[in-house]
Amino acid sequence: MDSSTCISLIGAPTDIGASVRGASMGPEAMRVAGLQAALEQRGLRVLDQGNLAGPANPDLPAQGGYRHLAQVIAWNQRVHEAVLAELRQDRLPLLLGGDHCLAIGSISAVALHCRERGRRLRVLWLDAHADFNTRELTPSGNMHGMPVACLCGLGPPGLTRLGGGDAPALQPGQLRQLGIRSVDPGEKRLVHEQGLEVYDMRYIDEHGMRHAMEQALLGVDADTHLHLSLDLDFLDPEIAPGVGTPVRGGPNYREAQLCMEMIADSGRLASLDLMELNPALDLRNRSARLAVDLIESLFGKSTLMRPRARAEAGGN
Ligand code: EXY
Ligand code: MN
Ligand code: MN
Ligand code: MN
Repeated sequence: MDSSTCISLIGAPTDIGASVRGASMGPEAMRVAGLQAALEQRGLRVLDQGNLAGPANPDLPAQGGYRHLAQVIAWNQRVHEAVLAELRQDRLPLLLGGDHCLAIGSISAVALHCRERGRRLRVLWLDAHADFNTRELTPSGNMHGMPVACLCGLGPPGLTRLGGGDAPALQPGQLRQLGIRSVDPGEKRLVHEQGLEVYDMRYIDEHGMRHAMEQALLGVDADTHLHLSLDLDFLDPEIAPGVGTPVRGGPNYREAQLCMEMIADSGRLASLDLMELNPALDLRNRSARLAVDLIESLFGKSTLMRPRARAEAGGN
């Protein structure tokens, strides 16, 4: 990450995969919270590509295990194309959700781009939920509970084959989940069966955020494209109330900042999803402002010591 990095903002104003309406207003709330100016103040170039358009939310019950499958596919196709276009121009796409089902489009584009460029991919999934349900396992039919499964090839073909070809976009080994504290019973079995590497809140309580992040970033090297998929419900609802599916007991402000700082230090962040912000449930745009603050840290804001000085001080 240097000052030549150009960040492309891509708004995806939909709550098509969510249980609670309102994440469709997320992109505008992030703009109102000053995202672009904050990044520009860090010397980064920012291109706001505006919002994607897609089908409205008909608010219907599940059919065959999925809610709004056709609309979810349409939105994800658009996200996939938009993210891929930015990557191919060597820009860093920042997807502004929208609910988390849209990470299927975004990460399938990132995975395809990594294959094209012969780069390794590591995905960090920061979330209260594992998002690993399938049509058989889901208690709700809401597709924001399924994106990780779809990316690993467990889901409807319209979502598992977005990047073309038959292979899943992701292998479980490319993924690290952090902050997880709400998993459905069948989903939990599947997480174990597929061997997902999960640093849940219990792990973070016992070992600390620093160690969890060290583990999650292990093996990330100069050849790695690091993608962060940040579901705002990862954060404790005390600090980020503006989400549709809050779960108490998440990381506090400093733990979240440490995550961002360690990602910044890796120097490998190359794409980002900022998902599940629900302004209808927020308090005076507090969660959006916190998200801007965290994104600034991802791009190096809150670190005073240089990596070498930090190592010499014993912090490495
Ligand atoms: N596991 C629950 C379900 O599948 O319905 C809740 C999923 C919420 C997903 C949120 C956005 O991360
Ligand atoms: Mn999620
Ligand atoms: Mn979540
Ligand atoms: Mn350690």
